[in-house]
Amino acid sequence: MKEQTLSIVKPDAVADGKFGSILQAIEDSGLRVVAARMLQLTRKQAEGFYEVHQERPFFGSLVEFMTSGPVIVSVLEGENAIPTYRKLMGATNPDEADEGTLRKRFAKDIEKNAVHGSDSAENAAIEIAYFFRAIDLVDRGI
Ligand code: IDP
Ligand code: MG
Repeated sequence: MKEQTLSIVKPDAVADGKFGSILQAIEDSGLRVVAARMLQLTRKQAEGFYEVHQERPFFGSLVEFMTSGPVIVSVLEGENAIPTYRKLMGATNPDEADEGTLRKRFAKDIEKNAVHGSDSAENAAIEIAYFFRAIDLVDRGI
């Protein structure tokens, strides 16, 4: 099934100069970037994006981290894009991530873990609409 998912290259990976390597790995996996933008999240934007985690003990620190520098938000499209990208990302904690995954390669720790990817079709739709309008998405011919 052709799906779209939201990806974020987080501030740690952008600061390390790794966004090019990450977007390359995404395209090498067969997924296609159909929209992309660099921005620095405001506190309000980061809090809204991670609203589901607001009761978690790490919420304040996560918002601090996500606003600490620029990120690259992008929309990825492809066959089963949501699980395909989650697999490419690897486990939340890089110590538990499989070899070759983005988090194994680029994450610093369980918080500064290089990338975000939507976890369900419902959340992908919400997260894509958080950053992009329909007119921002291009046709890559897949
Ligand atoms: P996911 O990004 O793999 O879907 P979630 O559980 O949805 O993981 O958590 C969202 C983000 O919150 C993680 O990617 C990570 O940056 C941060 N996070 C998750 N668990 C912890 C934790 O135990 N300590 C600190 N930060 C965490
Ligand atoms: Mg999540």
